[in-house]
Amino acid sequence: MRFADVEAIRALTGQHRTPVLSDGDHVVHETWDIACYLEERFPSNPSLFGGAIGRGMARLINVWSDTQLGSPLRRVIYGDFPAVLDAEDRAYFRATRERDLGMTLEAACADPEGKLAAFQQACAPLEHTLSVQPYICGPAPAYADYTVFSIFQWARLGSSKEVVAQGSAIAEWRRRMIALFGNLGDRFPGYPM
Ligand SMILES: N[C@@H](CCC(=O)N[C@@H](CS)C(=O)NCC(=O)O)C(=O)O
Repeated sequence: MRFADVEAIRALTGQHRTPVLSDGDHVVHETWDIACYLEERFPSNPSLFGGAIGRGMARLINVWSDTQLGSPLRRVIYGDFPAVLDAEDRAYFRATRERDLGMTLEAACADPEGKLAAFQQACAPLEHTLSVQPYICGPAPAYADYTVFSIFQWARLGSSKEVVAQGSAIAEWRRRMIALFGNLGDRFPGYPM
């Protein structure tokens, strides 16, 4: 993110992170709040949650995915991540992430095989679920699939490492998720190979 973009985001939302949704007079940030806003704003579109019960469960999956999958994944991909950033963003990324981790990116990503195994272990409930149904939300994808897919997409675009075991149920699900919405998951450039 360029500094000018960050200032624009700050002016709109009072904080500096993306995503941000601007819809007429409404500005919403935080992924979960954006999803809730869209669900209410477009009631005749396919539901993201499938009702109040689904919304409650989607919230748990959102938190689970961000914390229980996102945290171990950082220790797999963070060492590679600066390479996909604009040169002027690399120092910012390193400084902020190393502050959060309390160590260098290289130290956080030491023992890559062990870190990958820890991430795949965290994915076990997902692998089990997807081995008996095609999507997290059941027969068709919805918000819980999108939020969990974002973790895998982060890895696909930010690292050359394959974090998904070949032939696994997660690999098949990820392939179907990439293909959604006219192959949207492949529209953006990934890790420089
Ligand atoms: N909980 C927030 C997290 C937002 C977040 O961390 N966004 C990242 C990009 S995906 C960001 O803006 N990072 C900028 C920074 O670290 O300064 C959400 O889900 O919207």
